[in-house]
Amino acid sequence: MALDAETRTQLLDTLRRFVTERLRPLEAKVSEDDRIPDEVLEEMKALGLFGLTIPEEYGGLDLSSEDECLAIIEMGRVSPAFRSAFGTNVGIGSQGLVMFGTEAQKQKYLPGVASGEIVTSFCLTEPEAGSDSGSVQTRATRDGDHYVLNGTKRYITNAARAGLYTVMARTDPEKKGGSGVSAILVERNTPGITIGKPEKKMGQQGAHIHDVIFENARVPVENRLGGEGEGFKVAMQVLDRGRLHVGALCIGMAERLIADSVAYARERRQFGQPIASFQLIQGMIADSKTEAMAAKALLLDSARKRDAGEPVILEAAASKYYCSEMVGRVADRAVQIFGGAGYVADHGIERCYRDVRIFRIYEGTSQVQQVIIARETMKQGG
Ligand code: COS
Repeated sequence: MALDAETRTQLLDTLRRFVTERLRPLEAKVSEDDRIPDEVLEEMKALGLFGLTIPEEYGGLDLSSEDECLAIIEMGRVSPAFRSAFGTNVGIGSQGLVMFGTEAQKQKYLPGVASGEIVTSFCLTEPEAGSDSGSVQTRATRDGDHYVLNGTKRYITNAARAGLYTVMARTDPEKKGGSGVSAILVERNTPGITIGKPEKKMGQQGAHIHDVIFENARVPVENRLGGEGEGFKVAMQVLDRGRLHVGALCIGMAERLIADSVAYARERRQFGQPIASFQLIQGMIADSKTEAMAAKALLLDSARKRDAGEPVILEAAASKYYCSEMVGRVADRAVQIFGGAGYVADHGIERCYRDVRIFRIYEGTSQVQQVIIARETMKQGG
């Protein structure tokens, strides 16, 4: 649902204040400790962040894609680890349930998801199924009115905190590719689930990814989302919305890095004047600003199309591709403008540079987005 102009402004102002006054001062420590303090998570719950996209009747804010993007742009102005804490509930961890869940499934889980009491994770990737996500090997074998799950999911965000997983598992071993895959809701307390140790990552300390291992985990058949064999399409449609969400995160981070670069260039003096007065510095600022504006226009246009009920396979892929590549370039220029100060840890620029690297990889690499964009363009004839 689209917010009215006043409510939207209020929400965005609240988020900007929360980010600027509460989260920005904490980001270096969160990175150092690799942990977000519990009280900050509680504040995020109180602000309704876990339920941004959950329908109102289950306690969420039911934001449209456009409003979700605007909200996530605000959240992108601080370490993305904070967004990650609630991001799965807003995006890929909940949207399968929101889009394809039965009324009974929604009533059972969505109020807890919206409040943040239940954290959700999206379990698609496996050791041997990354970009080729239709080739998942995790098995869900039918046994009466249960599925028995066996297999390993990899790099699963929030796996250790999650109470509910959306697991893509092969229900039909005869069928190769996505058509033999089903999406199944699995509760964390199901016997037969082990969580691996948190991976050591390049960036986004404070956000954690783990393996999730299923060994004879029995799950009721009624927990399936959509029909048997429809899981790959569920995952792809969830990712369409998720890719817009990631695009928004990239734009928030780019806008923050541009603001930080401008502030630094004004204050830093060389050759007797602020470096902001040098045209080669201005050129980098101009390139970053232009690209961030173009990215935002593409993203919001794509989100509005989705809100109008149009298919956005091409638009979501193009947004994710352009926004994530854009923020990589912006972060690189920010390091360059800061010079030595950008390379050392003090200003947090090198941390942002590391943090944004994953945006070109997760929820589909840039190369996967290129494949989707080219396919859709050829389907449409240009
Ligand atoms: N919405 C609805 N249906 C979709 C869809 C979408 N966005 N994308 C694909 N489908 C459908 C196709 O229409 C096709 O249906 P039919 O079999 O009825 O024709 C089916 O799903 C299979 O699609 P496709 O042929 O495109 O599958 P591929 O195996 O070629 O895979 C890519 C396509 C590579 C695009 C897909 O596997 C992908 O997105 N990989 C990256 C996964 C990813 O993002 N991983 C990150 C994990 S989450 S952090």
